[in-house]
Amino acid sequence: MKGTLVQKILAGHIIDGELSAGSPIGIRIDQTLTQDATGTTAFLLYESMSNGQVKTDLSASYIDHNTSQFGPENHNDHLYLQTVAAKCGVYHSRAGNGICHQVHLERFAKPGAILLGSDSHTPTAGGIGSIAIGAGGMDVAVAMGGGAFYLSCPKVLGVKLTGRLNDWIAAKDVILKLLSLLTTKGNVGWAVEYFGEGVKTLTVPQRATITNMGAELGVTTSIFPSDEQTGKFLSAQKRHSDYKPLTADADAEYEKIIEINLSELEPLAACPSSPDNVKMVSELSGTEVGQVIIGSCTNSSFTDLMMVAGGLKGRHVNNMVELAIAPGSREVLNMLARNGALADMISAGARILESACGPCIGQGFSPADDVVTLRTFNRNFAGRTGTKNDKAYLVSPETAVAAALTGKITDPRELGIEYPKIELPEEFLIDDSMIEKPLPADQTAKVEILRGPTIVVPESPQKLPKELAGQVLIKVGDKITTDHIMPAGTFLKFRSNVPQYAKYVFNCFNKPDSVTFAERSLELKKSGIGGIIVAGTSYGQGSSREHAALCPMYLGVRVVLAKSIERIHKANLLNFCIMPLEFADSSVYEKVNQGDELIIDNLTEAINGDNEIKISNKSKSFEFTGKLNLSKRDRDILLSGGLLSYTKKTASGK
Ligand code: MIC
Ligand code: SF4
Repeated sequence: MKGTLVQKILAGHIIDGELSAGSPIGIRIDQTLTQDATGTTAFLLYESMSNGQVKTDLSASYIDHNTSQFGPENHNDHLYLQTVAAKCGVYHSRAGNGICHQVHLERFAKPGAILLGSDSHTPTAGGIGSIAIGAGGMDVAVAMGGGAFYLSCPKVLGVKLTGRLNDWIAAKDVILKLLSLLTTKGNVGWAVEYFGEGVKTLTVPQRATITNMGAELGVTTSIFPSDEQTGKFLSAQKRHSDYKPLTADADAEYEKIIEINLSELEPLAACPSSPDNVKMVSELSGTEVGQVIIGSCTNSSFTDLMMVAGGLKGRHVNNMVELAIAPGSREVLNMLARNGALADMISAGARILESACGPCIGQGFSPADDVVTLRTFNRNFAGRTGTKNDKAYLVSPETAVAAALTGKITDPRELGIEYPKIELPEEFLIDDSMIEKPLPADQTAKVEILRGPTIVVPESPQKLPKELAGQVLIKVGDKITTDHIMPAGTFLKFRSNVPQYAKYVFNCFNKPDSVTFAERSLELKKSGIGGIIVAGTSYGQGSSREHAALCPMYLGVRVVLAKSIERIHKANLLNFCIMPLEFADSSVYEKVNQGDELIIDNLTEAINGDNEIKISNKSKSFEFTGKLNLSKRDRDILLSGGLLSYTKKTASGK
């Protein structure tokens, strides 16, 4: 990875370890980002470690996920986050100001900076040349306190872009193409770096669509160089002083190179129910569509929505299609309102939603049974729309408009209308009045942090026992996402109340009128037996939500034993003292079942020892080996009882 952009930026930030692919490194974090669904826990954890000002160059807290406000929970969270931000020196972007990634890209992200965010789509800022990494809230809390962020130094995959996108082909098609090649599993430990002649044909918002959805590959981050396009975007945001050109060295050595010719791309769609289930739109054409939603942090920029407005202008949505549009930020919405594009959308029959995550995280707009929904989002995991057995397709705004007008999946090139080509504006409409600036340090003492009754401080993890007698609580298959583990949608409002939210762990596997996973787990916990989750490959795909570790921890889960575990989720398990084990021989997965009693003797020695751990299946009388692929620091975290105890211990020098 010599001379890659990733390496150059990491080299300027490394404070522990060596820059060699696969080795553990600690890096200095310049900026952090939190959002309300992960932020409440992150700030509660931050408060338990520090009561002072954040030590980053900039930390920003966004309200964008939980804005439906059914019941007092959401607003209680907003007020807590607003006041804790004021207390701790954090920028606070209020509800209605937009989706964290879109707003951060517009107002704060910088080329060459390292951003850590408690949301898996934080790599959106890679579109401007930041190294931007998604992590659990606890890791972000540590970074806000000035602590290093630890990760495995990534291998760098170079994606060489050549050619130029044709009309009606979008940045979304670039990342869908890459997802079709690399899939959503097996990419842990990689970073994706874009280079080549094609790069300069893409604007920052287009680049951001691509790096945003790099999260679906499961890679650590994705990045574009910072060049004239970056300078143009920053000038239009009146932030030209943040611009600096950055590229890989001419002799950069990539671990692997994939070439994509932009001129040869076709409109693509990710079919139900995985972002890597990619087909050509032309293969799907004619499929009836009942709902189209345009928005999310992937595709809700000003240029995307101007193209949408251009396609809709003077036309009307098909009468069997419900069309909803959620602009990514207040800046975007305001500009559309002032230049008349919003009126074109409204006249065409679009339902306009506020600038927030909304339907992307199951906050309304669930499709009817059996109705095909086309979304410009980044995830279509089963049930994420809020409808069981949903049929959600991920497409570009271009393909979305075509379906909204025709009522069928349609190759937008077949629409027979002129492509509304949109240039990046020379100036965006800047209005930061919904972003509250940090107070000067001498004024923070008078701030009272508001803590509504629905905000419950999460329980701390218990240390692991010396010997673990456990029972398999559930056995699940491959590609289990954090949405399967910890559903969002209508349950999202319980994020700041772990005992309440934990009732819905693995809710999608609960059968009506039978004992739930949570009930089973709490029973086992009472008897002092450790809960074990057994899973296939790529366990914990998707979001950064640490509740997928925190709530199982609350229910007494002590071990996850899987064929493989995704990066962010593995870190979250460690942070909450759940042992992340992988099968040394993946065929043993077949022989372990729900209800089996598993014993690990000498657990402390095993964690301190090498990578292999002997596990005995008492119910089936056989022994097998689990792998504990962890660094020395990770092991210390486990032995300390999780990251919070570890951080307190290391800070006090004990
Ligand atoms: C998502 O897109 O799944 C989310 C909701 O933004 C999550 C964060 C969360 O669960 O709060 C993510 O991507 O990390
Ligand atoms: Fe919000 Fe959806 Fe983006 Fe997650 S993926 S941050 S829910 S818009």
